Amino acid sequence: HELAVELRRAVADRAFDIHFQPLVDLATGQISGCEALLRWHHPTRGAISPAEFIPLAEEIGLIEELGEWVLAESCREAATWPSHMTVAVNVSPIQFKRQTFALNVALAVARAGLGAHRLELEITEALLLRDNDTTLATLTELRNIGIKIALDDFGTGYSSLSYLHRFPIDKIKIDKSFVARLTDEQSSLTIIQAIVQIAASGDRITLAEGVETSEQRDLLKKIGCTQMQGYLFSPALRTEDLNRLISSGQVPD
Ligand code: G
Ligand code: G
Ligand code: MN
Ligand code: NA
Repeated sequence: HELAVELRRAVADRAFDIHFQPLVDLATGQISGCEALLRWHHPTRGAISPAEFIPLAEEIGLIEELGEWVLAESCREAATWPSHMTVAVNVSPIQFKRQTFALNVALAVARAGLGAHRLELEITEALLLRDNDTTLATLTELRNIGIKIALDDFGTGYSSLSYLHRFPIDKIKIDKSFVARLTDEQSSLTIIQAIVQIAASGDRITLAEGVETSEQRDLLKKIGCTQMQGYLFSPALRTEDLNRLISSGQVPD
């Protein structure tokens, strides 16, 4: 339909913006990196959410071109940040399953002059469900290059903790739906505690998403969560605003 035609044109024209949402390290209180979040500002319809156009891009065969562009741009931008900062890029399963994926990622960091250890790829549980051997081979290849892997939206999918033993995963991102219920629902607290414990036993980082209140922050800190992300600290920012925040040396909260 019409939106598909417009999306095709937008991909060809690179008519997107990438905003960066800070990830905050709880031990130091500093910004440890940012997640790249794609934005499409449609000339007449206004902002269209990636939750709407990413599935469409996957459906009509545009996700690889779009995904490669996001990866290249994000790496280029991150190369200008202080060297302790990482960039996290969301990867569609379709993009990940391409045979050339690991090679493309290696090329993207090399071209940007970004240390491979400064790139984190966010994958979802759905990817780990099928084609396990191929997925494991690609994840291992990425790890050998030094790239980090984060499991996004953890808890919303199949949430088999066995994934954590089978696959080389550096970080677990606890889905914001658990964080939202954390302070008034005992079961959410219990689930987050279990995830944090299992992650810690495997030397993995846990990041809580969607942190909006200082109450949530304090409780998550007490539980032993390593990193946080959410509107309490900062929404996703345009590069100018992010650079201003970085040079101010402040973490909003
Ligand atoms: O930022 P926002 O809440 O609007 O993002 C909505 C969804 O779109 C999230 O699930 C996020 O992971 C996804 N998303 C944002 N940017 C990208 C991207 O560059 N690639 C992919 N595959 N997904 C993205
Ligand atoms: O699926 P993924 O985790 O990649 O998507 C991140 C999404 O969460 C983005 O759309 C981003 O805009 C949104 N987001 C970021 N911080 C918060 C927050 O504190 N609260 C809520 N409700 N959404 C958030
Ligand atoms: Mn994400
Ligand atoms: Na998420």
